Amino acid sequence: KKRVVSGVQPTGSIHLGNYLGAIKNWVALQDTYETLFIIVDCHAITLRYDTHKLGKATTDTAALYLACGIDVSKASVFVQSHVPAHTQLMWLLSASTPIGWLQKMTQFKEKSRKEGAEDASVALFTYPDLMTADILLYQSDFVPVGEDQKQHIELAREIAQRVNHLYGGRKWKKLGGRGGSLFKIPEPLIPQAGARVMSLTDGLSKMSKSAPSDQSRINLLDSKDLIVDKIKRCKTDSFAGLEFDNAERPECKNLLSVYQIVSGKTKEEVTEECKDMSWGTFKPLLADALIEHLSPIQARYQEIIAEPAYLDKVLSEGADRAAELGDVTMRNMHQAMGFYQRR
Ligand code: AQP
Repeated sequence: KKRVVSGVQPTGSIHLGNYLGAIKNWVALQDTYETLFIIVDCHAITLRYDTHKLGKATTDTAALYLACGIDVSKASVFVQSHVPAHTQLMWLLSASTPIGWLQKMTQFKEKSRKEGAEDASVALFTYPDLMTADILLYQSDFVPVGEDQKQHIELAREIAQRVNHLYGGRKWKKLGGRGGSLFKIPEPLIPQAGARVMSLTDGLSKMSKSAPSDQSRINLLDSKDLIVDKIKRCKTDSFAGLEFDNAERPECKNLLSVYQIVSGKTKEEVTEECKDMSWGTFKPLLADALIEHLSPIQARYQEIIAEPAYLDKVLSEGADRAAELGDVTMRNMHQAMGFYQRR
């Protein structure tokens, strides 16, 4: 079976962007592929964070994975820091990553600007190497992510190719290895709809956990009243009717796209249904569709979070499976890079 790996950081609350861009699509993949879904807590410490909140955010994120439909009889769900091979492989990969490649990463540029260039951590800079390790450790074929992660996946592909070239093939064989490639070259899976959910207060910025205003996003655990309120107050425009493809109407495109996905309708159906609508008619429709889609997820989340022992067992079994797969890659890498093996 081909393998699929992806993850979300346990920072803040999971929002509609994380769900529609990533988690919702994972659910559809678990029947066809061998899947590993990670709560990437080591990534969550790259910006300043609250140590008292990290643990709870980690179990909350795991519970939300399951509530959204990840089935642990098919998928492995685990916490990144529970499998030390992620950070170990990252170190090895960082030795083959030219600094210039990392300097080109737009996420680093944006996030370090927010932190204040001099204060941004080294870990924020090397974050893409850790993400590359998350993917390559499991010899992943596909990585389902939102549009914003495309550049990081491209980097992961380049690093994999470089390591294969520097250490694989005949050189590895001479060191007693099987030769050939050390890593598969992973491919991104970016959804057609939902790849870039925009902020409710600005249709040109992506919905994000770190945006200061909670009004800018719908969190998966928002109450019904809060969803109604956020949609009521979200930014719109003064054009007549509603349409997907008018570049001057980013908010309109975003809200219609969200409605399309959560209602399960096609773009054509939504275009037809909403073309003559006013915002006053559309907003309650969207709020209702969101509530209907999110309510069962919220109910399942409450059940799962009430059973911490069950969740711990899931995470522990997931980490065991992941460690087993990761060990193979680590042994190969140590051998190919010429390390003296412990006897
Ligand atoms: N707005 C979005 N639309 C579609 N997909 C999105 N993703 C994030 N935002 C959107 C996807 O969610 C997955 C998990 O991302 P992450 O935990 O690495 O994301 P993050 O960067 O912490 O999340 P945010 O909300 O984007 O946070 P900040 O505030 O840091 O910018 C990824 O697959 C991502 O593509």
